[in-house]
This record gives sequence, structure tokens and C-alpha cells, in this order.
Amino acid sequence: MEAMEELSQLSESIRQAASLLADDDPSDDAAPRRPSTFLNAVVLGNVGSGKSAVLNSLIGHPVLPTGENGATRAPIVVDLQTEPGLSTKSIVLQIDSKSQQVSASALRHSLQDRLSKSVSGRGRSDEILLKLRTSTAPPLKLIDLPGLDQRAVDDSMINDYAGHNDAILLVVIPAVQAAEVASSRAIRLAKDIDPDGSRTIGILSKIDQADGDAKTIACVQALLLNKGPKNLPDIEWVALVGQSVAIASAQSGSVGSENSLETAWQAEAETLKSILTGAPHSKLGRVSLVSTIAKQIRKRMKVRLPNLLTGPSG
Ligand SMILES: Nc1nc2c(ncn2[C@@H]2O[C@H](COP(=O)(O)OP(=O)(O)OP(=O)(O)O)[C@@H](O)[C@H]2O)c(=O)[nH]1
Ligand SMILES: [Mg+2]
Repeated sequence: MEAMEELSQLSESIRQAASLLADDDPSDDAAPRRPSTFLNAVVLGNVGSGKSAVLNSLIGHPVLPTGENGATRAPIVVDLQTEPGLSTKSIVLQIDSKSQQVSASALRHSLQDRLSKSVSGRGRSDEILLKLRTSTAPPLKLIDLPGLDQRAVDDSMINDYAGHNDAILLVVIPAVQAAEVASSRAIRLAKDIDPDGSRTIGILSKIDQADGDAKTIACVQALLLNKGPKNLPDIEWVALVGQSVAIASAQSGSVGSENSLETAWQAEAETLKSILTGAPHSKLGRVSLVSTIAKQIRKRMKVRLPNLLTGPSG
């Protein structure tokens, strides 16, 4: 849980920074303040690349709808708060000042229902916001977008969530497409939005589907070692099997399953190690993704708020 703790500390620093800055400029009070985006993470990738599954893995519960044919039809914002006291199985849904325990499947079904009713799926008007407290999720605001190749997604939607701010861009590429990564739309888009790659993380999803495909595995490993194609932006890569959390949840009815999530993440890491034998372990699995996100946020805060993190003299 080290990276989770680091993220909690960073989130506290950001809260302090926000109030400091508010004090700095009281004349600005009338203007609506844009909330900080340091702890936001936005997924970018084609339909079915595994974006929602990756976010479910971060949440620790299969809350977001997944599927083969454009499952995410409108932006879903999941505002997560970490509450270490809760059982690993609990999810608390916050609506205004009321909170209510819910199951992942009930949440997922209600999201599916709302998505099927969303009119255009365009932009913020159709955005679905969910505030959740769990012990398993880092304190991030996750933004699940429809696939870039969906009609509903246009430049203005991407710009709304990912442009001109500090959000981390999670570029999700299925492992089987690792060889063509340089030409992927998500990578090109991330390069436009974040030219120096300081807030972009590449995620190679569905590694299990590349098992036994030597050429693909070689491409994946090259990316993880930052030895990918020369024209690729210089970003950190992580490899995942996004489905493990759904599997853990399906099994969690069984006796003594309190640790099933930890077990699932361990199993994910073992699977990844056995498929990607030449990859650094620090780039494999959900735990690595959380650390990479924490590292990225800290780095970005250092650039943007140097005095807050190091002290005015440091
Ligand atoms: N084998 C395998 N299947 C996966 C993995 N991750 C996701 N899937 C499956 O791939 C399909 C697409 O996953 P999603 O997470 O819905 O993909 P998405 O990018 O959110 O798709 P849209 O919301 O439709 O754009 C689903 O059927 C998932 O169950 C994985 O790591 N391994
Ligand atoms: Mg999705």
C-alpha cells in the first residue's frame, strides 16, 4: 500500500496548496475556481482496448461497465476517496451528504442503465459522476471515456478532460497492438496534449491475449524497457491484465475471501512475470500502475509547485 499512502499525502498537499493559493488572491473569490486536476486520471484508447477494465483494476471493484461493443458511451467520472477502515469488499456511494453501502454489480448495472439512456454521449452534459469511498482505491478522480473511435468522442470532449490541465493521461493499448503503437491514435493524441510526456503513462493491457506470440511479447518488453520505436514519446509503460479484479469479485462470495483482491493482484503479477520473462517487475501489474501514477503526480507537482514540496528554502 506504499504508493496508496504516497497518493494520500500528495492529495493532502494539493488541498493545502489550494487553500494557500486561495489566500494569496482573495480578490479572485468571485470568479469560479477550477478544481485542481493533479489527482485526475483520464483514459485514452480505442473502443474495447480495456480502458474501463484498467480503471476497475485501480478501483479494486468491477464498477465500470466493460464489454466488446462500445460499453462506455458517455464520460464517467469516479471520484474516489480512500477509507482505510472499510472492509476490502465494501463500496460506499456518496450522494450529497448521504452515504450508502452498495455492491459493485448493483453500481455497474445502474451505470449500464444510465449509459443506455444517455442521449448523445457528447461532452459534459452527459457526464455521469460517481463519488465512492473504499479501502482498495487510491484517492484519485478517474475519468472513463468512450473509445476514441466512437462518434461521440470529439476533440472538444478530449480537451475538456485532458487538455490544459494536470490530469494524468492513461493511454491504453491492447498488447496485441504493441507493434503498431507509434501509429495509434491515443498515443498521437497524448503527444499533442502533453508534448514532453510528463503526465502520460502508457498501459499495455490484455497481456494474457499475447501469451505465446513471440513477436508481440518482444515488442511489449521493448516498450517496458523504454526501447520502443524512436518516434515514440518518452513515457513510462506498465503492463496489465485488467480483468483480474472482475474475477476476484466473482469469487468473493466464497468463505475467507477478504483477501481475494490481494490474491488476485498477486496472481496478476505472477501471470505477467511468467508471460513477460524479460521485463522489469516494477512495470508489471496493478500495484506498479499505482506507483507509477504516484511518481508521475509527484514529479508534476515538483515542477508546478516546487516550494510546496521542498519548502521555500529547499
Ligand atoms: N483477456 C482479457 N480481456 C480483457 C482484459 N481487459 C479487458 N478485457 C475484455 O475486453 C473487453 C473490452 O474491455 P473494456 O474495459 O470494456 O474496454 P474499453 O476500452 O473500456 O471499451 P469501450 O468502453 O467500449 O471503449 C471486455 O470484454 C473485457 O472483459 C484483459 O486484461 N484480458
Ligand atoms: Mg469502457
